[in-house]
Parts: sequence; structure tokens; C-alpha cells
Amino acid sequence: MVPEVVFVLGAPGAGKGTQCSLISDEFGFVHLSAGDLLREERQRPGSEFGEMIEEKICNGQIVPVEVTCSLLHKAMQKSGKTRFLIDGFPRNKDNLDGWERVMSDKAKLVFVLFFECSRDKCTERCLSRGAAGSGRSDDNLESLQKRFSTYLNDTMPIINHYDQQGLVRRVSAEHSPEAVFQSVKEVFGKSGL
Ligand code: UP5
Ligand code: MG
Repeated sequence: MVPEVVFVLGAPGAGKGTQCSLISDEFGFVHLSAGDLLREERQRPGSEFGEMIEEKICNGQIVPVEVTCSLLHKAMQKSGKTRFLIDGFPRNKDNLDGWERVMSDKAKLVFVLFFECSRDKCTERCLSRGAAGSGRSDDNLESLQKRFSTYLNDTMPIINHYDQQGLVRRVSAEHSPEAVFQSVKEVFGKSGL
């Protein structure tokens, strides 16, 4: 069976990771966060990409797709499962083209879950997480400004691209995690997954 994939997109701090973990508990998807995989690779002793990844993350820039896609593909294979939530990817045209090149015959995109949340709320969430000791080198105001401009310039066009294909399922992510999850459940319910 060809693995099924749901891409999960939205602004920095919109709640992608929080919702993916709830979805994975309830619907049995494997949650793969592209950002978490890159942060792991950055820490891996002997990784040739560590410094490049750190620099991109601090500056809110996007890591070349060859690196990210290969981490995602390996994690998919290693899981031995067939349903995946891919959180925070694809973020730009390079990501989209690279995924299609390598993965289009290895996975089926079911839909794109898009969390909509105001910039102020997202910024506040990431700053509070940083203040609470997240240890993330991009949970500071300077990095957040860069993350947001990358999101608006590079990621929104990808969401629009999928929207034109009728693949985007929008969910407001402004309220509590529980309230957001209610709307997420409706999306999954309607999709028959
Ligand atoms: N929180 C969550 N939901 C809440 C709610 N409903 N109400 C109140 N608080 C809520 O949540 C963020 C914080 O808000 C948490 O403290 C949470 O408790 C709280 P989270 O669920 O982590 O949101 P998420 O959208 O996952 O935020 P994250 O910061 O992870 O988003 P980013 O998209 O910025 O981060 P990511 O890890 O995906 O990417 C980081 C960097 O990696 C990118 O900037 C880029 O440099 C690089 N990257 C690539 O290069 N390529 C990729 O493919 C992916 C990443
Ligand atoms: Mg996240």
C-alpha cells in the first residue's frame, strides 16, 4: 500500500506540533516534524549539515530539500507505518519540487491541514515558550521576525498552490488546543481517514 501523507502547515507557533500529537494519539498517524528531524540532525555527532542547519534555523531560512526530504523519507521507512503527518513541510518551492521529484511515487498526499492564527498570537506563543526554557535558538524576537517573513514570502505561496488544487483544509488555531482539536477532528471525520 502506498503510504498516505497529510502535510501540516501554518505560521511559526500556530500549534502544528501540539495538534499533530493529538491527531497521532486519536487517529494513529505517525507524526514527523521536519523541524524536529532537522534539530536532531544538527545534534548528531559527525553530521556534515549541523552548522548549516543551525544557521538556517536561527535566521528563519529554509534548509535545502535534499537534506530535509531524506530525513523525512528515512523516518517514514524506519517507522514501518503507512500514515504520516508531515509537520512544517513543504515550506517553499524548493521543498515542493524536491518532494515531488523523490516522493511523488512513494507517498500519496491526502490533504494539507492549514492552521490559521494571527501573527501576534503566534509570536506571543513562541516567546513564552522561549521564556519557559524551550532551548530553541529561534524562540526570540529577532529570529521570529525572520521566520515570519519567510513564512509569508515562501510558505504562503505553497499553501495557495495546494488550495488551487482543492487540497487545503483550514482550521482556526486561535483558541485553546482543545477547541482547535475539535475542528481538526471534523476535518479528519469528513475525510474518512
Ligand atoms: N500552543 C500551541 N497551541 C496553542 C493554543 N491553541 N493555545 C495556546 N498556546 C498554544 O506551539 C507553539 C507554542 O504555543 C507551544 O509552547 C505550545 O504549547 C503553545 P507548537 O505546537 O510548537 O506550534 P508549531 O506551529 O509547531 O510551532 P513551531 O515553532 O514548531 O513552528 P515553526 O514552523 O516555526 O518551527 P519548525 O520546527 O517547523 O521549523 C523551525 C525551523 O526549521 C524553520 O524556521 C526552518 O529554519 C527549519 N525548517 C526547514 O528548513 N525546513 C523544514 O522543512 C522545516 C523546518
Ligand atoms: Mg513545531
